[in-house]
Amino acid sequence: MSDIQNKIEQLLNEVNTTPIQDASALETFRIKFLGSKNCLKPLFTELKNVPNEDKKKVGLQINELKNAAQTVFDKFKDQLSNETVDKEEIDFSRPGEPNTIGARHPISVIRKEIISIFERIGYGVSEGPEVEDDWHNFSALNFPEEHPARDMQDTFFVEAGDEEMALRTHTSSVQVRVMENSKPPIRTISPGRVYRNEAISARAHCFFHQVEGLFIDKDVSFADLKQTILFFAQEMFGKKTQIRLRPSYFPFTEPSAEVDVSCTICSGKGCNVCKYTGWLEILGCGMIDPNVLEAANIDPKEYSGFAFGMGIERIAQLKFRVNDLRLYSENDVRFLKQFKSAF
Ligand code: 2NL
Repeated sequence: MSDIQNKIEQLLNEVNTTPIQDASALETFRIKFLGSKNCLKPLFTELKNVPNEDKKKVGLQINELKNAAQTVFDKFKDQLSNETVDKEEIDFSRPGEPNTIGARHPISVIRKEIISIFERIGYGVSEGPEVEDDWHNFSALNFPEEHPARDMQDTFFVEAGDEEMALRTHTSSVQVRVMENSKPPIRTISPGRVYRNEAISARAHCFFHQVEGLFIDKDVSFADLKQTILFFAQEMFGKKTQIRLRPSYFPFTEPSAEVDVSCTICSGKGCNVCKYTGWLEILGCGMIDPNVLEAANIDPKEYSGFAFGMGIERIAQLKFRVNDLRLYSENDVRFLKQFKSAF
């Protein structure tokens, strides 16, 4: 064995047997075998003097030595850093970080509660698209061609290929689809987000959430509508809640009514929430106009029905005493974390 090969073997032995117990021993090792002035460098210089036929073999041996040094270094570095974490950096007596659990959004809480009330009296849930055509949002619902709700000021119109579409202004559009695609008896509610082209303020927003209900069968009467709404109001606001109906107008119902509940704060005695009237408006309703049934291929001579619509924000406002609609969409956790609920 040549002189240089003896040196290589000696150094390899050293690499494999040097005791490394701590970080400073590891650093000494690194400087000696892997540093910028390491002890392998003279070997590469000496390689020039090795006879040509041995150059390749000896070159490989020096490389193996270098790799062996790197492997030993990596192994001890790993070991030492694990020990440091275990021994020095983790303080096991430190209290843990609490895992904060979020709360449901108040709109979701109320939506689920409304759905659950109507499911108990046989209603199913239907959903549909937020971008609607003119037929499902307006024409099928008996809106005349010149109705002001179609106006640019109330509706967001969107281009979709050749057709002009709209962001739905109510979820009645979903119920038109249900009427078109199924036969009476129909009992369904349609929760969902709707859009209106309005300036945003404490009392108005460009989007809000609705639940609309639809009941179609033979001999459905206004008395059925009243009893259904009374049941809903008492489940939602308490058994002592009373309702009153005021005549109103919607293009899609005839007759139409607006429904108030006795004030949930003062039970009708008068307070600033009900503006000393004792009543709070919660929804609109009516008997489905025969034109609407006909548009969806349901024979108005055979069937009749009622429908109603309510704003989820409005119900949530009364249940949770929220005084500004903008809070619902600002996602401020100080607001959101107040709504812990079973729903
Ligand atoms: C309100 C009033 C209402 C309806 C929605 C409806 C749906 C069909 C046919 C007939 Cl498919 N009517 N929906 C009826 C009356 C009132 O909503 O104040 N909503 C927030």
